[in-house]
Amino acid sequence: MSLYCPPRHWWAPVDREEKIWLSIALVWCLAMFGVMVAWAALGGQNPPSETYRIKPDEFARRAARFVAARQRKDARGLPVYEKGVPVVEAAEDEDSYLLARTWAWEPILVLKKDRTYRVRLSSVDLQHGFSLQPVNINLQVLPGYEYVARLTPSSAGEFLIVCNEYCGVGHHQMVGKILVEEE
Ligand SMILES: [Cu+2]
Repeated sequence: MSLYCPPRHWWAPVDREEKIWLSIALVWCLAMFGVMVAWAALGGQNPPSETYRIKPDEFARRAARFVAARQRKDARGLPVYEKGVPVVEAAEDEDSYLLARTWAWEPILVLKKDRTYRVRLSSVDLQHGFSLQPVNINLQVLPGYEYVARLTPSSAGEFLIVCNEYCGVGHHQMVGKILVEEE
């Protein structure tokens, strides 16, 4: 009834086959590492590195100011809404705002194809997930922090923003929109 002590040299030396497999694994690791570095430079889909701490109510105030200044007007000069959400025309020379709250994204941003915009993105309550479909750009959206995302739409159309971070009973209805128009 004592512990068995293994022999002093319990391992087998690395044979030829094992060396080949280890080499393949090493080469593959280095290849994946290279792709990661190359993609950061060439992929054009890196998460924004410009971030700030911000108070949620301050962000809400600035977003409301942006909406009031740039909301789209119809032929009679009345502000345009889609299902109660203001439709806002972003400008290239001015920061745009996209606000997440339970359970909506505000406003609906209208962008022009091939122009570059700075979009400030934050939440005023819980953690939400910004998932732009179908292009599959994903960002975490946290209250108290804002991202400044640079967006250059390369095709026109309607893009949906899905919340991909569970945020309560209305989570599945939390869908926003970005409209990209031709010049
Ligand atoms: Cu959610």
